[in-house]
Amino acid sequence: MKINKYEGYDLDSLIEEAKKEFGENVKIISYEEEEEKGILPFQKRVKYTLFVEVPTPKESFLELLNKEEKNDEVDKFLKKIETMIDKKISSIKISNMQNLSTPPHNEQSILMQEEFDEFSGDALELINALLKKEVEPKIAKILVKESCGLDINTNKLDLNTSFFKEAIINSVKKKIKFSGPLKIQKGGLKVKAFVGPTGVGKTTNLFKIASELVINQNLKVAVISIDTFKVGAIQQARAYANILNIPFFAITDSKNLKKTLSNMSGIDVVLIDTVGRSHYDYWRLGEMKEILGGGNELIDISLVISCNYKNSEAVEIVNRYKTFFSINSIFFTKIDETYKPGILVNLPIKTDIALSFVSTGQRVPEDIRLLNPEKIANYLLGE
Ligand SMILES: Nc1nc2c(ncn2[C@@H]2O[C@H](COP(=O)(O)OP(=O)(O)O)[C@@H](O)[C@H]2O)c(=O)[nH]1
Ligand SMILES: [Mg+2]
Repeated sequence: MKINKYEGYDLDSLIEEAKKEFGENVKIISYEEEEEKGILPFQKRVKYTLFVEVPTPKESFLELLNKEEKNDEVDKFLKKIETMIDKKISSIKISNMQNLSTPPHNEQSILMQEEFDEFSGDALELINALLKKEVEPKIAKILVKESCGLDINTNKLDLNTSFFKEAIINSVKKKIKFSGPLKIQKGGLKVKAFVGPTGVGKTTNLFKIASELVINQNLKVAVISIDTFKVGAIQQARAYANILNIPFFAITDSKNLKKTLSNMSGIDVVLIDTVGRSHYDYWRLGEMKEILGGGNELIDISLVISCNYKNSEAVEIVNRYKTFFSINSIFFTKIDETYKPGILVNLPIKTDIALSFVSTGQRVPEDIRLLNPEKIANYLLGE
């Protein structure tokens, strides 16, 4: 306890002074009086000494916390808060676990069991691996079933082989069509068009193909860019054509395509780049159809789709393009940007369209691969 001392000759004013300093309720401990003699013998006066208790300040919690030296009180207080928080967290955890593990979890596991009830052993394991790569459950079932036989012990389906890769290659061969390598004959004019949404990689990949044809197959290639907006979003294509030193044409209507194609003497293959439009933009797609249809009925049309698309989105795109064009193959791009390439099998099985190439990066011309069952198996198994 700390004590303050006040000295003076008027007790009341000493008390007032103490109250001023420590408030109305200041605690007076005691006072002493002492007679002081003046210079003359009759001159006397009383000197008072007042003792008051210095109240310990009531510091706010924050003030206590800010004190560098923590005292026991703070520690105790913090401990109490910690315990309260711990209790709260564990009660939340328990209630969350109950929420997750009771009805929905049970429902899901029953659903999963029922969905794949006919499979056992390795077949189930392979299905699981495919689901992890975002192969749709229905598609995983179709694929795995294709490489299964009936196990007489369990009366369930199991893989015919102990190698997942072999199983997938076998199933993909049976369920998915592949357009195979480009078959272009010298002297016969082949016309190949790339359609698809903006930014999927049509222009970049058209020039990968062009490079392969020009450099490795020694073919005469020309590129036509169709821009239905009638403004030049074609600089990139023109620049690539210049690098490859091949003829480049930009056209905006069907008459022009016919005319341009009929003037292609000495050219083995014409690659048509289209300026992507939203697949909801029926007007532009209609225009493009008219231009392509008006030029040559035998145009080989490749729909370019990014592996980044969600499965449902990709199916929607294919369906919309299908209403305008006769699509010969799907050209996948940006496989390097996904770890879950289930779309490689979901889309061809759902749409029954053959697969052609997959683009594996931005580099022209090297980042492109021909798709075949083995490639698909490698991608699906993450090899
Ligand atoms: N990461 C990656 N990027 C790609 C791939 N293919 C194309 N791109 C890039 O995607 C962007 C759009 O390509 P572009 O050919 O202009 O698309 P377009 O609008 O369909 O003609 C460009 O930056 C390309 O370099 C690919 O396979 N992987
Ligand atoms: Mg383009």
